[in-house]
Amino acid sequence: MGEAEKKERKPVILSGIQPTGIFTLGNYIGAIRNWEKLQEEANCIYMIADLHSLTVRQDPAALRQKILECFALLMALGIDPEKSLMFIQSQVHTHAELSWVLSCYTQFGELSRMTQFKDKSARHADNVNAGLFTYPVLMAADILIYQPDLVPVGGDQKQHVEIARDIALRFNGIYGNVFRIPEPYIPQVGARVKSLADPTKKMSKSDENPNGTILVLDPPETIVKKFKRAVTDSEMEVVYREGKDGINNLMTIYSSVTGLTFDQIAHDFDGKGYGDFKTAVGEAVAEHLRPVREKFAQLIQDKAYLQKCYTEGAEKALAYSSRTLEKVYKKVGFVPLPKK
Ligand code: ATP
Ligand code: LTN
Repeated sequence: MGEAEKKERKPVILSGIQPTGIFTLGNYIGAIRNWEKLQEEANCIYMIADLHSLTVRQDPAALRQKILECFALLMALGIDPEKSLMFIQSQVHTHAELSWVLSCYTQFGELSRMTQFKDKSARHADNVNAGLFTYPVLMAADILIYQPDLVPVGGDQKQHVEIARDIALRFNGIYGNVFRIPEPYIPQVGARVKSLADPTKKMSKSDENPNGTILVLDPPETIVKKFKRAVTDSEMEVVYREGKDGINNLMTIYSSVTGLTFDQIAHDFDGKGYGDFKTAVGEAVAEHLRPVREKFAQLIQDKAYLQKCYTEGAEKALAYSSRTLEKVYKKVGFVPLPKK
C-alpha cells in the first residue's frame, strides 16, 4: 500500500449482537449508539449473531421472529444498510468454517478463564454445552474474517475481543501476516449500564426481572414507571460518587441521552429529591426512544424490504469474508479447488 492510499483508507469497524430479545438501553448506550456514529467515518460491518444465541436453548419459531425483529431494530436504531454492511451471521457460512480452524489454535485453559462462560454455565447449569465454551472462538472468527481495526462493544465483551487478538497473534506468529490485530472500542460513559432493580448487576436482555431492564421498544409509560421504581440509596444527593451505584447508573443514563455532564446534572438537581430526578430520567429516555419505536413499527411491516436488505448483506459479507478464509486454508495447507 502506498503512503497516500494508507492515509485515505477508512478504518474497518465490526461488531455483532445476539438476537436473544429486544435490545435493552444497555445494548444501545454501551454498543449500538457507537455503531451508528461510526458509520459516518468508517467502513462498518454489523451482524445479528444468531449462531451465538444457540448456546442457550431457543424455541425455533420464536428465534426466527426475534432474528427478523432484531435486524429491523438495528435499522430503526440508525444502522443504515446503504452505509454499512449488515447481515445475519448464519446466512454467511464462512464464519463457522473459520471458527473450526481457529479452535485448533485456542487452548482449553484460555477458554476456561472467560468470565462470561463461568457466569452463563452457572446460570444454565442444566445445559453447559460445548458451544457455550467455544463461543469466544466463533466470535474471534466473526471478527478476524473481516480484518477490522476496531470492535465497538460494551465493557462485558472486552475479554472476548482480547482473546480474538491473542488467537490472531498466535496464528500470525506461525503463518505470517494473515490477520489484522483489532482493538476493542468501549465507550467512556455507559460501558456497563446497570439493572434498575439491582444496580450491582449489568442490565441484560435475558434478566428475569422486567423492572430492571429498559427495552428500547418499551412504551413511554412503562419506561417512566420503571425509572420511578429504580433502586437508589438512602441519601438525598444527586451526585456521582463511589458507593452510590443506583444514582451513578441513573446519571450515566441521563448523561447519555441528554449530553449533560455529571456536574451539570448534579447542579440542576441540587436540593431536589430523587423522585424528581427519576421522573426526569424516565421522561428523557422515553422521548429519546420515540423515533425508534415509530421507525420500528414501520419497518417490521415491510417484510419484502427487510428480505432485500439481509439478502444483499449476506451476499456481500460472503464475498468479503471468503477472501480471508481462502488465505487461511492455503496457509494451513489445504488443497484448493481449481478456479472455474
Ligand atoms: P444476554 O442477556 O442475552 O446475554 P446482553 O443484553 O448481554 O444479552 P449481548 O447481545 O450479549 O447483550 O450484547 C450486545 C452488545 O451490547 C455487546 O457489545 C455488549 O457489550 C453490549 N452490552 C450488553 N449489555 C450491556 C450493558 N448493560 N451496558 C453496556 N453495554 C452492554
Ligand atoms: N458475543 C457478542 C456478540 C458478538 C460479537 C461478535 C460482538 C458475536 N460476534 C463479533 C463483536 C464482534 C455478545 O454477546 N455481545
